[in-house]
Amino acid sequence: LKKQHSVIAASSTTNNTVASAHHLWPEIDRVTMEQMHYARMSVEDSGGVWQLFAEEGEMKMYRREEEVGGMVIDPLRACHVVKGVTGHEVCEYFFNPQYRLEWEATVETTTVLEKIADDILLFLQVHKRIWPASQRDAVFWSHMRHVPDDKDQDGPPIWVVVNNSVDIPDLPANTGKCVRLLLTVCLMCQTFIDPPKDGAKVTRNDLTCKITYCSVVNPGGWAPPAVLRAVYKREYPKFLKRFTNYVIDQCQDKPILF
Ligand code: 16C
Repeated sequence: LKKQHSVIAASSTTNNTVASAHHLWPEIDRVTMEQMHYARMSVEDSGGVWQLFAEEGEMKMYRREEEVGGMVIDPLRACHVVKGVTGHEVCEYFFNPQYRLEWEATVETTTVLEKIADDILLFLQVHKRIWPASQRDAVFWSHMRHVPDDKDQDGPPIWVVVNNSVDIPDLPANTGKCVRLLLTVCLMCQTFIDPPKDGAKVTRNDLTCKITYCSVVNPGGWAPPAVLRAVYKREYPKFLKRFTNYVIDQCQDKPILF
């Protein structure tokens, strides 16, 4: 589980010409590469900037206190290790909107505005309201990507989902009851396989998935800092435990998706 430092050289792995012709594609590709690079930097090598705020079993969550114009935008970084699933499976359940409301506790509604490609969707999400702040919504693209083995010869394959806010002129911010928040989220997974003895078939018992989750959320308008910090300290650990347990549960009787 040590392989953290090699630079990802892969780019533009989507082979979908529809996606690469889309006006958002250059931004999607650039932000995805940046987020993967950032996700691969270890907490230890980041000069002590990360404060641990939650730990349970293999799960560790760190934050950096940051404010812009009085608004809390604390970056978050989480590491987790789960058994019995692959990174491809974890990313599929995170990316695919058909499962979202089964694990997402902060969302009221999720709408796909556009399918840019099989691995790129544009979303409008309305979040639950946190009293006493106004309700929030978000418009963001979501991209799932596989970085093939050959880019990192001895490393495990990487699957990643990046979600990033985008401005859509047809959906101007802050015109209804919601304040538009801004998010950049990266879920990166590496799968390790314990080779079974005597060439036996790989089973779920042989799988370990290392997950890195990085997120920066700008509330988009003032929200009480103490409430906001209390909410994320409670909600992020809840999310990562609930989501990973959901994936393990969904996958247990299904064939492995490598
Ligand atoms: O990454 C996650 N989910 C993805 C798919 O939905 C997507 C969403 C990012 C969520 C961004 C934060 C939204 C918080 C809005 C209000 C929260 C309501 C809480 C209701 C409690 C029942 O990328 C998993 C996201 C896990 C989020 C944990 C909560 C983080 C709170 C951050 C504070 C937001 C400021 C809100 C201002 C009032």
